[in-house]
Amino acid sequence: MAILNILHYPDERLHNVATPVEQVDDKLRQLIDDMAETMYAAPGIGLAATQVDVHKRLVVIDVSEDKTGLTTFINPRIVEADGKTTYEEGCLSVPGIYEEVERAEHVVVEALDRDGKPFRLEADGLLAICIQHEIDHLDGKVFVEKLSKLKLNRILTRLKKNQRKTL
Ligand code: GNR
Ligand code: NI
Repeated sequence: MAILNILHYPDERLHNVATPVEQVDDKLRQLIDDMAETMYAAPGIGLAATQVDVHKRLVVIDVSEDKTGLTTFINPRIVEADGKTTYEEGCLSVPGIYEEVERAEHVVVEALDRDGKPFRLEADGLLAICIQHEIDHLDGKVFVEKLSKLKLNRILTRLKKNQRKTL
């Protein structure tokens, strides 16, 4: 197992659109294990492969409080979305920034699991929000880009200041 490096916004590589996984094999399962370890260590409730500079359609999520809810989504697709909800989101690729984002309240997602077996999951609450946040990463989108230009510019300024402090 290994902890992977997480890209930080505004790294251009976060804008890559991930391509579908074609083979669910041991090499992919190694990456899944490393992504889960990286997510737990951060700590975070989700991680998209894009964030570790692997541009494949792969996500891990665990919204439980005791690490019992690890779910792997390979080639995830939202097949139904209803309702609206807002939540103060954060992102491991945008450290220290938390902003209200509007998303669908309820989603149905189809994906493959770590054995390559298709499954369908109905989600609401934090899980539904996290699934949408992660699929956005696979499409090259970061949550702060959903905000107004003014808010995004303020965030970019703040990120630059924080970076100066931690370098
Ligand atoms: O750890 C995370 N917390 C979180 C909180 C609210 C909405 C979305 C998230 S996902 C985030 C981890 C991350 O950046 N995943 O891409
Ligand atoms: Ni994120």
